[in-house]
Amino acid sequence: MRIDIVVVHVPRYRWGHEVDFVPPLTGIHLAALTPPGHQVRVIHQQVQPVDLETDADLVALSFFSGFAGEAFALARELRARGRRVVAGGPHATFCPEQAAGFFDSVVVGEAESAWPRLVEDAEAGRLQPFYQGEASPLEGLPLPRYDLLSGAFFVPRVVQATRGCPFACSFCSVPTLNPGYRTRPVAEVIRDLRFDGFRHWWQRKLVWFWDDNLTIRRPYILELLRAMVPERKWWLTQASLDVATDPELLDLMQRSGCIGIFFGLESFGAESLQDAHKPQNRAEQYRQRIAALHDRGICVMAGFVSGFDGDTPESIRRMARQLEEVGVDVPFLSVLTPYPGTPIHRKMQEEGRLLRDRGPESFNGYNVTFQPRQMSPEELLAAHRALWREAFSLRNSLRRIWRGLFTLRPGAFLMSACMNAFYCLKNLRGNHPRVFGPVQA
Ligand code: B12
Ligand code: SF4
Repeated sequence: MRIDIVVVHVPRYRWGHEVDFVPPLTGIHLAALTPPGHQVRVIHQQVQPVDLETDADLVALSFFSGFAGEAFALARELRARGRRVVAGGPHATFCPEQAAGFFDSVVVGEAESAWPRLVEDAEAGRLQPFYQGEASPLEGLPLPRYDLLSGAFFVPRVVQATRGCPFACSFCSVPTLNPGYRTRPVAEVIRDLRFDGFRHWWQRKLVWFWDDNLTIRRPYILELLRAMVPERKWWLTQASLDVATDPELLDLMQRSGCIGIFFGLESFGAESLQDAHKPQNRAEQYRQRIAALHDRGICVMAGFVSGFDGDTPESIRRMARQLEEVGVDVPFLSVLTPYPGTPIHRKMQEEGRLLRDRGPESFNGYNVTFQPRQMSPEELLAAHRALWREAFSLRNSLRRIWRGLFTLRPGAFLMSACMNAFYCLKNLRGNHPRVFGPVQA
């Protein structure tokens, strides 16, 4: 069969990204899981138009909740042209009945066990309406199909070494989406790191681990990093702040080429951190912990969320200054979003605070989809946009880049400079986050 795998995307900024840094792993992983004998294409809507006139025998769409509206529209168009269209990913997993109205088949959960079955059934003409994917062990996963990536991505080597996270933050779907904490054999991760078919030296050098929480199981991460030292890569990932208290781990991170870590710091307010179910974060420790990473030259990317019950417009705007004070190198600023399947979604539903007039595209992490406790939805949006503009002002962006010159190792400095310049230019050119307001019923 000819199979198109489409990773759906809707730009979050007025006219999209000027450059695309890192691709998702999902599409090239699904392609690798496809049983042999089929002809597969991977289309990232982020950088390529979706081919509605495709002659594929099967089209698979992967999408987040914020892209569900676009995915449903694509499915409608493709099915009108006689294509069989199937869905998978976080939104299909949490809202399978809704998705079933638009697709020939819906995959709930992980692909490893379900996708090969679905492909076999599609070939035999007996596609089922639903497939349940199990959270299978991660041994023996194939090499992602890096060869199918478009050349548009700056860091194409995306890898996953672990799946899941032991924490239970109120706004996060990971604990239900990828239950437990599973690790891949170190030798198989190293195999992915050794793929050398990329065109440019930096593409061979850089590794982006798309893990939920790479460092949380110490014996595993120590084994992985020891094996990575001779590979001489530069790598980045997402982890929890407790890494900063473990000098053995920090040393090994440095030796194995760590240049950046994303931490979900979320907030500076104690009440907001409580609302986030994130007792492991303590604002008074941020500065010291970030300094421990800077001592190793590692860039600190940090996520902050606006809209917790403890937040006010003032506390949100204040974060622009606070994140500078604690030494964050690259901030990521989002609006609290009650995704289906999360504790915060259940809470908002119980309290009647979900805004019923918001379409799926509002669930993109940059728009307001619920009634905040201490302000109106419009005030929350305005405070978030003010924070975003202030954080990526020329002065603050240059200050972070300048500081990185003295605190970061070369790869980390380059990463920080590129990302800060990227967001600052968006700000200066007016390419701000898009506003998706109420939609007509
Ligand atoms: C890496 C990652 C990112 C990366 C890359 C994004 C990308 N497109 O992949 C970055 C950092 C850019 C990112 C950004 C965001 N992300 Co993100 N991200 C992840 C993360 C940590 C891992 C995803 C991953 O690569 N997994 C490995 C690959 C191999 O598998 P997978 O994609 O998980 O898919 C598996 C199954 O879902 C299934 N599957 C998926 N699609 C399909 C399709 C078919 C046909 C089939 C059969 C199966 C299938 O099979 C796969 C293998 O088992 C997940 C958490 C998680 N555990 O899923 C969150 C997650 C997907 N992100 C999420 C969110 C909310 C966001 C943001 C909105 C956050 C924000 N506030 O800004 C942004 C949106 C970005 C945008 N483009 O607009 C949510 C989505 C929730 C939802 N209901 O939609 C998740 C689940 C985390 C969470 N907080 O709950 N993210
Ligand atoms: S620490 Fe991160 S991945 Fe883990 S539950 Fe919290 S937000 Fe999700």
